[in-house]
Amino acid sequence: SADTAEVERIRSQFTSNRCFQRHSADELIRVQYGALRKKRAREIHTSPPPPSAYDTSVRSVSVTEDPIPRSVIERSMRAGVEFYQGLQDEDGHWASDYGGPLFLLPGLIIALYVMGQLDHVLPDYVQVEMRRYLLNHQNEDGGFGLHIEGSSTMFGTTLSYVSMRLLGMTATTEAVVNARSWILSRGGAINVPSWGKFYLCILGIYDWEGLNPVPPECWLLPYEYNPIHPGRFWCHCRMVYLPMSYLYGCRASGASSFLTEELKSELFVGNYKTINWDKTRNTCASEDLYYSHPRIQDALWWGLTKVEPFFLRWWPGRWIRANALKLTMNHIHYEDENTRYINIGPVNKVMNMLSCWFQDPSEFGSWRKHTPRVADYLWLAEDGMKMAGYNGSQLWDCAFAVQAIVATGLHVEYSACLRSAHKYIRDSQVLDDCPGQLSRRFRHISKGAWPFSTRDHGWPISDCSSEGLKAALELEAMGSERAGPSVPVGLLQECVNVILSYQNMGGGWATYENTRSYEWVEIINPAETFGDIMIDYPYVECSSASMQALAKFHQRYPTYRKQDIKKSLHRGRKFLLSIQRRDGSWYGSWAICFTYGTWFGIKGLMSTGSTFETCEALRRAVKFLLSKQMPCGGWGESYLSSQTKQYVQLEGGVSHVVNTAWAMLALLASGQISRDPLPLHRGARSLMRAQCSNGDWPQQTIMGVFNNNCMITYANYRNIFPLWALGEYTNYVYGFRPSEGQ
Ligand code: LAN
Repeated sequence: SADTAEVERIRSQFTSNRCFQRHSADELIRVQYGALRKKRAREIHTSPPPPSAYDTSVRSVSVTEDPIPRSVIERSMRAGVEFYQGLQDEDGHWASDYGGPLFLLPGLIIALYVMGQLDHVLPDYVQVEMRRYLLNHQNEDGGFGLHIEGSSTMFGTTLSYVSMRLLGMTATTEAVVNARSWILSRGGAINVPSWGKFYLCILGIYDWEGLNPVPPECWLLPYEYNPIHPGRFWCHCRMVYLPMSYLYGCRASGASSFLTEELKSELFVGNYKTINWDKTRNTCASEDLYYSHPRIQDALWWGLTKVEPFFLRWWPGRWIRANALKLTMNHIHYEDENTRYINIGPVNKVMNMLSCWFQDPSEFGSWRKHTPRVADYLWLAEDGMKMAGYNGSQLWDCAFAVQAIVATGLHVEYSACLRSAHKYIRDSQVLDDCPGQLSRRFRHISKGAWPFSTRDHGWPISDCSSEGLKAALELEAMGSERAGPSVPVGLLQECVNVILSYQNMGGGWATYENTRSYEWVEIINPAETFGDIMIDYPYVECSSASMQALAKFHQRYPTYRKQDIKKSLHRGRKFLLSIQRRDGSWYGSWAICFTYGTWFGIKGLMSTGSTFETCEALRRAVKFLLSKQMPCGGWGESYLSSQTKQYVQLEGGVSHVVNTAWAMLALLASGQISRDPLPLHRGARSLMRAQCSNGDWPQQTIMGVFNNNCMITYANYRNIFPLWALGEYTNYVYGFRPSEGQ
């Protein structure tokens, strides 16, 4: 009966949601309830938002320049929290869409096709939704972008084309025809960038000779004093290179089929049999070229392609290759087991699963443990079924949501919601380091850290640990009668140890690990579509979050590692100053873009005790943000900022609620209210004007990014940050809230 109730609940949700009227509710229930985790599908990017709650009620206020009356702003915040707490999952987090990149789903489809598992792992009703997703994101010119908002690329188009065909669409379907002519008019699939070539090799429709070498032998090289050992790469680059090198090392391609033969004739210009594959190793469509290989890289790959056949001709070479493959498979199993088969990200998830299948395709092979965890990456929204960029952003969003709700001052009223979030925060903290000798596995310590998503995933991250710690401290301060049991002090201390251990020599913090090699290693970045992927660089976001967390912890527990924290903050401050740009801004690497980076920059400096009056860098940062406020009172930044590394306003001069909230949070923290409150009154009004009548905020343009060039959706941000900004605004206007670390 619990099941019936759950089905009823989902059914009522679908039938009351006008976005789903096109599809049968039963079909969607099967998808959501049957095979997949229960998640709430949310409107994303395609449907118009409900009307604003404030069109009439606030307009009269918005022409004045006074502070917004407390009762009006409280009504907005209450509506916002009320709506948002309704989306909270039973386990305390807020599930949400984490799609955006368009190359992830094709990777999964190709892998499952090669494994002969497509129809088992993705039943019909899932495939329907996947086709819908692909069709929804086809551009007008017939192509597909690297991500849902991007203009067409060969990478996106070729992989989506293959996916449509593998999902059963015929070559004569209009969408397929259009995609094909996009590809052929740009020279065909030989111009797909290297990652695309790799997937096509796996499918058996591209020759391995046309792919630059990915030698597994690199794993056998000594680690010490070797700046290009894969163990020194950024963990995402390393964990993708690992199965790639295994699959390349055994030239693992799927069996030829009628469909793959058809694809060979559809995707290439001219006769497939006469293609000179060696000549295609470095070909890449201009639409895809974000980071072009330096000549020295091309020379290196050329050299390797000449050496490899000789190397493998005789016994010692073959013996070394066999050992390299054994070692890479051993590392693959280690990663599988220590992420409970989720894997660090969507790319290595698919490639590890494939590697396991190629190693042992029988019933007893470890690929069988992979398939149940494919669903962790799937997400259904009204644009269809997508593969998400991670197994979710659970902890990250939950930690921000807690801080936002506490800032609204409504935390007593909504203590049940916060108790539940608190439980999620306790339940997702990583309690152990990985087993065995960490250095042999190139792993950082993780005991006490927080991950981005779930404890099962388990990879620790500097700023996720920091935001987790900040939220845990906020909840602890509420008292356990209201907020439930706190994270034990010992575990908070472990978290501080991890955060301190993450600090680099240069004073900054990177993402999952310390920076282990030099920037020049970027010379061998083979992925034309991604920038800055080779090493784990120090970032303003990770550094500032770590500093804020250390400062907040120090305020609460002043004796624990007092000197270390003091020194660390001092070094962190120097680092932040060193990467500030001349115009006062910071480049944000993980969301868009300068507004995000500058929010972190300002909060980081403030955590070391700097004030507007005493710190020139802060004054410049504030000036930068103020200069970007738009006539409507909001801020709005385009994803092109991340690509071009120059501030780009959103098209049409519209503002974005998330950018507006970040800018306001930064200005509020800097004490702007006491200098000139007007920009903040105007910012707050713009947030309230944008709020929907149900308390939600509209889903606007995409706000997340990685590797400078690929965008990713953070659907929870539109609820969290406006609430947080309005909360802080009220605190500063109507009562003083001392900023952290002071
Ligand atoms: C993420 C998501 C979270 C993000 C923050 C914690 C927000 C950030 O502050 C640090 C970097 C981190 C952890 C991050 C790094 C890159 C990720 C893992 C992603 C953007 C999610 C997806 C992306 C991953 C690389 C996507 C897979 C694609 C490849 C090119 C391998």
